[in-house]
Amino acid sequence: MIEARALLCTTFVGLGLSNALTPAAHALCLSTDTSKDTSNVTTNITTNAAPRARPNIIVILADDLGWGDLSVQGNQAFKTPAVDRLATEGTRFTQGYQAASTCTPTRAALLTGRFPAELQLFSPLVENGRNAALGNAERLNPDVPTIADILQRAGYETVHIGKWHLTVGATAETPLPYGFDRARWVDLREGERDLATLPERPTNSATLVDTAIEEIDRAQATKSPFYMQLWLSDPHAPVAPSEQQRAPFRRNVPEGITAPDELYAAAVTELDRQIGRFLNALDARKITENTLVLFTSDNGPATAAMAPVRWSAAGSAGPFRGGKRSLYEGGIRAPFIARWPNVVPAGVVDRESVICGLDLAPTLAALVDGVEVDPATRAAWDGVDFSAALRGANDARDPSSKAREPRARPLFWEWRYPIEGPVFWKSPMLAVRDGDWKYLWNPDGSREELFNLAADPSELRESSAQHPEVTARLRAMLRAWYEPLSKDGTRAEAGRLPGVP
Ligand SMILES: [Ca+2]
Repeated sequence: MIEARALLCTTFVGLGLSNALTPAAHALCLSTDTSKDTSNVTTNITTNAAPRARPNIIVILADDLGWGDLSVQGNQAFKTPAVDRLATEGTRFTQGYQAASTCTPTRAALLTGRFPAELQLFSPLVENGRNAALGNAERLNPDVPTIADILQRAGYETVHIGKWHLTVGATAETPLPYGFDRARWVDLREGERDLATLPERPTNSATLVDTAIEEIDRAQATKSPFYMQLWLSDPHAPVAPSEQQRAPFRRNVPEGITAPDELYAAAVTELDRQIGRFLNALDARKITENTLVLFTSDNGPATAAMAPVRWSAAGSAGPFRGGKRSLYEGGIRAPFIARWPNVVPAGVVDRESVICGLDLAPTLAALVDGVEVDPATRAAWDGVDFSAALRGANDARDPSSKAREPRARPLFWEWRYPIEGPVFWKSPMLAVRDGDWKYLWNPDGSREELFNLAADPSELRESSAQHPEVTARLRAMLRAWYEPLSKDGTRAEAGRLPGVP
């Protein structure tokens, strides 16, 4: 039987027919190791039979891009036509989140579908042996199944490009044990080059996009659908755009003076231009129709209060309070746009669905035909499947979808260190969102705040006293989540407001 399965799968995949397999046949293939056999059989048989269920998947992740940095989300300072194009051709979710307010924990959740605090990843990993002092594990536990593992097993070519930040002392090989067939520019290094250095910054996004296009051509030659993470590093500070990139934004700055917002505008404009080039490359290869593109950012904008990045940190969280590291909305709410022509409704703004990067694994596993997830992995997921929302369940233009589907599970966040930035950014150290309510709390009881995000998305009207029952319920929920977590690395200043000197 094993041999028969292997033969069936090898034959289908070898003929370039993997896209045409029925779910049952896929399931059969998945139980062998041969579903990725890509022997060099050339054929004229096309894969039009059922392409919808096996889309290519591209996750474009910007680094520290604020919710308010997109012109489609109200930015007046500069334009982002390429990302806006994704919104025009797909659905823009205004209530998209990440599972954390900084890089490493957010990325761990994107890959695993689990709360990063439960994986003992609380803050960005550092390479100088200070992870234990911060309470962090040294790396994302490679035994925890990732969405790349799952899609790889389902016959996808899996590729990581760019910033990674889930292991320490990264080498070009590090993402491979996490379910990737290929990894390029891991943590921005390849060979002797380091794209994080200032001389590389002006062309950093261009280089990553060049690589992504190259990798798409390579993946396409295998005849398998692909899963690609294009984890860019713009506009993480410090950015260093070229004179030419800066020129359009110099108009308000006297000669010889440099303004952070001028540098930032130039960097995001270049990021957007490169995303546009990437989308055009998908068009030129005629794979736009069968490709799900997700665009998001890993956390809110950095603060100019941090000296090393002060000269170029100028992102905007739009209407939201807070930024990177803060658990107010500006730190955790992210741009979230999905495009998959004829499946994800085009030109829709979904203001109802509360979705999170944490949901990526359950959602992609549900969207793709032929994916098998073992029950233990499924049970461990903290995220929910939002594939119905991707298909337009909360499209307000469709009268049949008016019934609002509340998010099935709450979202939890924690940040156990000080928060740099304006006092207005300094949130308590834990937060939960359930329905429209958001509750923030210090576990020693020193602060608690309740906001109704539907009425008060900017978190300006603290209302715990007016809603004692909601407050008590959310406090109990948050305490139960927090209790089993490691407390290592927690700083005394966590969740505190500064005192009067
Ligand atoms: Ca980041």
